[in-house]
Amino acid sequence: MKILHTADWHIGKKLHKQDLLEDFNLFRNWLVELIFKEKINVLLISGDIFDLSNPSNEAQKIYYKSLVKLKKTGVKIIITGGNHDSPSMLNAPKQLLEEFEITVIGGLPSDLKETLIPIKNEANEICLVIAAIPYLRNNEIQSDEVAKNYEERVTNLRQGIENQYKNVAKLAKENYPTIPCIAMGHLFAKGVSTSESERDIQIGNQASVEASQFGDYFSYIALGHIHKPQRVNSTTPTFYSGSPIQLSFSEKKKKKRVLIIDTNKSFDPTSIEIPCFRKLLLLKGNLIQVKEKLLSLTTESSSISLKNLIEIEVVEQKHDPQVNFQLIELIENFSNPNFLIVKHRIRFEEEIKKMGSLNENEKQLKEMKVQEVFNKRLEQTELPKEKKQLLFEALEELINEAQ
Ligand SMILES: [Mn+2]
Repeated sequence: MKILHTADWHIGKKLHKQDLLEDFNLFRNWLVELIFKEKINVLLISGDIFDLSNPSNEAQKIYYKSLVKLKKTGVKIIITGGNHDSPSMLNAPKQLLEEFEITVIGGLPSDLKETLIPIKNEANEICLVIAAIPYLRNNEIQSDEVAKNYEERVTNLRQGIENQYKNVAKLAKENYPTIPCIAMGHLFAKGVSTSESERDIQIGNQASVEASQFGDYFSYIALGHIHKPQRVNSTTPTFYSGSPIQLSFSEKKKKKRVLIIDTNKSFDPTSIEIPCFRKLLLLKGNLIQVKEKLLSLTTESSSISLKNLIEIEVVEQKHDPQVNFQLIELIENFSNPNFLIVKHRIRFEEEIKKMGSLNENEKQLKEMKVQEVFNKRLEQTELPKEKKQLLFEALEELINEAQ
């Protein structure tokens, strides 16, 4: 059996107002070709299919069109929900999609057995089981006992995630003894490196999962949530495929990939690089330097199919309102068929020094997460640590509800 592992498609994602639907379409076309070429049997998509829980009609159209195109290769598709997805939205066409050998597990089913999907070979024998575990929402894994404090809540959540994986492993062992099992997951594993495009998961990423908590039953663990491709430190091959397209400027230098497992050979995956359809550039310097950089832009390679996106960061020493006007003028007059400026900002070093702590990290307020701002504010108060923790939790809850 040949399995392809991908995740974090984030269909409908915008990068500073720039639509990334075209990027996704190009990836999808490339994926269809790859599945044909490599004769892939099963496609696993480990969560965050959409960027928003209520995706636009356009994003949904692309999702269904993609499923149709992928199905033409004959591949079996297994989709799990991520923290960005709405379980009910993903599950709505579940029964219809099942007819086309597309399994959707939007949220944790009340009957855990439903997460186990047997895969048959050409001789019609079950040769592999996929444990399609979606993103586990707090209310699905929390114990009934009310946590006394923050630490206890974190411990409970971690334990809850571990229990679900153990229960699924137990069920797989009972129902499909001796058949190898691949688990899917959408979570934050301990010790991984993040980018700027993942949204916090489970109380501000505090309840990260240790690789040992997955147990030793699974042969491979196909993870989603972290957008930088990486292996999790574990004896079981445990991988984040990463997102197929760059979702933030912090990913501009990272190569994107999908993973292929050939179960006849080994459960160690082969990494296949995804072509880069556009480049993300950060142009930084004072106004004159930025202007020179803009003028010297050339298209390096004809393989780039979409406009390269530019983020401009002007850093000047002294405050000068004229620089604002000149930068806006520069941007308005910039025209190059291969490049698009999607974001700009100006920093005046001397002003920042004067303003003190909030700007210490050279971050502008609008670039900070709500939690970061809240924490900065908390640091300035003299409340006991426990109280601060409670306030922070309350904020997290509010944010979760609002999302
Ligand atoms: Mn994601």
